[in-house]
Amino acid sequence: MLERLQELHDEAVVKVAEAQDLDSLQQVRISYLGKKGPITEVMKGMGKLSNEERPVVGAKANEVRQSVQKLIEEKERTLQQAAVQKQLAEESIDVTLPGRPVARGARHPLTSVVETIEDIFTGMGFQVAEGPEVETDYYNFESLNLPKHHPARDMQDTFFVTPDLLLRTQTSPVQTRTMEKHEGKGPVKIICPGKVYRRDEDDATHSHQFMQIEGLVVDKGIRMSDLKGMFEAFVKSYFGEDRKMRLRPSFFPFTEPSAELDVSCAMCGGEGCRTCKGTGWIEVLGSGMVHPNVLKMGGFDPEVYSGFAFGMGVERFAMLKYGIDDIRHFYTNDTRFLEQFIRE
Ligand code: 2U9
Repeated sequence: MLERLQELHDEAVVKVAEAQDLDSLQQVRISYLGKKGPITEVMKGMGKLSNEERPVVGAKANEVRQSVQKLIEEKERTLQQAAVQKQLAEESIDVTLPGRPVARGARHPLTSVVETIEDIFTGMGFQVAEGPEVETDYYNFESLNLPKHHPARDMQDTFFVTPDLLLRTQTSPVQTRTMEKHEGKGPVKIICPGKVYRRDEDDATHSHQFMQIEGLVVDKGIRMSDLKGMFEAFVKSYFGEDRKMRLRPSFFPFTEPSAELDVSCAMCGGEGCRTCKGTGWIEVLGSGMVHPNVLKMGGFDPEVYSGFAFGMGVERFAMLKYGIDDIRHFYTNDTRFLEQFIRE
């Protein structure tokens, strides 16, 4: 029995040495030290031994068990350390490698144009005002000198929410609301950027949703020459020092007199080309002196106060600036279009 135990010990030593990973070591442990293992079997047979032999064999069995147990534990520690070393080696980071490029977003071109225009006007002392996109018929039409059944209401085919609520067709309601807050006292000097909605069929130059920036100045003694001087500064700043401008008579229900602002064509320098349809001029915005009815409805006395107003389509400004030929590009969010506006 003593020999058998020594044999088992020597066998286990070899098996432990051969185990290459924790799983196979566990197998060795089960097969030698488990309840059904050979050492246990030997110990079960000890009952048949004489009183002299039993303690000797018992001591040897314990010695073998403890020795194998110790060997397994040592090997286990070695294998665990090796596993940690291997994992560390595999997961080590080479900090000298160049980083992967991170995809960067860009400002939407309409946002850029709005910010540029806001900067120019705030530089001239204007404040930026905002208001709701869902408006009442009163603020969107009535207060702007467009009473019910006025034919000009058709020019701005409207999305109605209820008979009295609608998606604003222009940002002008913001100006009326701001005038009301001033309770008849000037000066009012604001620009109102925002989304507006019209029931248009979408095509290269029309979109049912677009952006406007409108402006309003109300104070004592405001004249058409103030409007013209302000435009001179705006055109030079936005379009460039070399561009000429002219005011051309027009009509809007909320302004009287009304005028459209043209700037000289950048393509031909005013000679006449395809871009300006041979005229040498590009129409950029509408404007005029605020109609006395509109001042009155905003709470201002038209005998004391006067004002000018203007409105521009942001998409048109962006199309002119970046040479974009289809308004739908702004709203389809094709990343190939948007990526072109990433600034380095
Ligand atoms: C108040 C008084 C007057 C705003 C104005 C225009 C002329 C104009 C168009 C430009 C292109 C709209 O985006 S567009 O289709 N706008 O021509 N807008 S004057 O006049 C106002 C506004 C508010 C209280």
